[in-house]
Amino acid sequence: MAYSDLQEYLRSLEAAGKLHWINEPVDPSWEVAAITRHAFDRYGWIDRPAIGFRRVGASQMPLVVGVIGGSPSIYALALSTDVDKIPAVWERAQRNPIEPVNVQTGLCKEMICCGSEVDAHVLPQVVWTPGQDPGPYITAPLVVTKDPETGRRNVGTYRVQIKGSQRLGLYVGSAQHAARHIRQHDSRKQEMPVAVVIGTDPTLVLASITKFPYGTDEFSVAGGLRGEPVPLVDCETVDLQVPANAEIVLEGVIRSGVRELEGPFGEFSGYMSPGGQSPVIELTCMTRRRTPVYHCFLSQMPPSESSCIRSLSRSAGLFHHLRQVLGLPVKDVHFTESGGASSMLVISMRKEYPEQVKEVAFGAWSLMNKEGKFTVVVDDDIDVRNPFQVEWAMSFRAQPARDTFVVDGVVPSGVDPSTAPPDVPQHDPRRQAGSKMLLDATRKHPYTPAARVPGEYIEAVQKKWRQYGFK
Ligand SMILES: Cc1cc2nc3c(=O)[nH]c(=O)nc-3n(C[C@H](O)[C@H](O)[C@H](O)COP(=O)(O)O)c2cc1C
Ligand SMILES: [Mn+2]
Repeated sequence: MAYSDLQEYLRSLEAAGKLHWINEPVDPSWEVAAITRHAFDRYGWIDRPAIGFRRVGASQMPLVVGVIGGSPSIYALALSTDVDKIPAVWERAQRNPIEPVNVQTGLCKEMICCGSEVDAHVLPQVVWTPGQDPGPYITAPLVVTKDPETGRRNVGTYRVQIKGSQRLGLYVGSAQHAARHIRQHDSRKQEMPVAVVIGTDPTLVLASITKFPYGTDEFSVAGGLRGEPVPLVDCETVDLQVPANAEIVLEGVIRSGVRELEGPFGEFSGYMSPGGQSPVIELTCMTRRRTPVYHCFLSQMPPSESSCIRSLSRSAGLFHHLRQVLGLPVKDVHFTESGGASSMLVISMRKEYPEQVKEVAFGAWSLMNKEGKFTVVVDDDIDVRNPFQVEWAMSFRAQPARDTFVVDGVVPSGVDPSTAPPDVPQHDPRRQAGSKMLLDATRKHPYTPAARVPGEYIEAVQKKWRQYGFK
């Protein structure tokens, strides 16, 4: 059954023993980040809790982090399923998206303040990389924008810097869907309406962080994930719709051509991304619940919550695209977490002819345009999630000179520190040019049989195992 909002989901997480609340007052300028990171490093996938902070600095709002991607088992709860069924839930949702419905009002309208009353400082002012980020960031926003030509909506998660009571910085990579909307409004010299939504049913957030073809409404995919339409309400001051039961909604406009320094920010690559000239959101209204919960993601050094959610979600999104949309014989897809769920992509397939490996790579690179810097394609007997097997395939099914294919002049991840030295700012074109490599680690000819002791002999000794003196 679908969660109606973040708070209902948090109750399920708590009932499952996966949410640890801290009552002790904490300092958002360093302590929230330090506790979250230490918990992430200290506990493994099985026992890592999501964390709630009841008293965060001067803010009245409790804060939660790790509630979607603290671990794969938490992620599975967010989808109301088991870990091994995560891909199936994604597949069903993408085959059967459910369009959102418009409703008159919702819990996100319990308190409304517009104009000069708006104050982003009522949010917890969390600094995620103390001493290096320039100030507080909103790390789990759903940024809603519209294509001015088609009127179609996009929802994406892009980092948001709190710069002042009514001023936010927004970093959107040049190949992202909202970046296209910004360019369209800039060329028409129009201001662009934006809504920054914080705290929703987790399926909406999972759709927001995942790449679908341009024009896909992420709220419809979320409808497919939750099995029910997402209820939306009209914003107060901009022509956009937002989830009716969101915790907090910040409405505003981006003025055409206006750019300002944003960043630096501790990114999912494990490094600080440099600052650069980015658009500014001027807030026009804040609507919220009376007692909202403020939702955040832990990013930075992998593994992180960010790499966990992006690995599981992106792999599912790309699998559907390659297999169902393009009809390619792909068996499995995996973005590794050590590659920040971005740089290292492994795909297994039952190849029908040699050139098909490139079709798979091109298919992947055209949807996930900035991901898969290293793309390894293996045969379908290799488990893409098992690095030992992948390395074995690379070792004995590939010849580097024959089987690598490099493309230059493609979009890299905007925050990949290998594109340019740190003094090159984020918006500099040098950060927008990179390259990709395909390694075809499939067999190119018939192989001799694998060198293994035959299965029947292994079974025979298993039966006698204790007789050999083993426990
Ligand atoms: C925690 C987190 C933070 C992210 N921050 C950014 C960001 O600052 N800028 C960006 O362009 N993408 C960021 N992304 C990636 C986008 O959310 C993702 O590529 C998504 O598909 C974008 O939506 P779009 O495909 O509709 O453009 C982030 C993802 C996560 C999980
Ligand atoms: Mn999109």
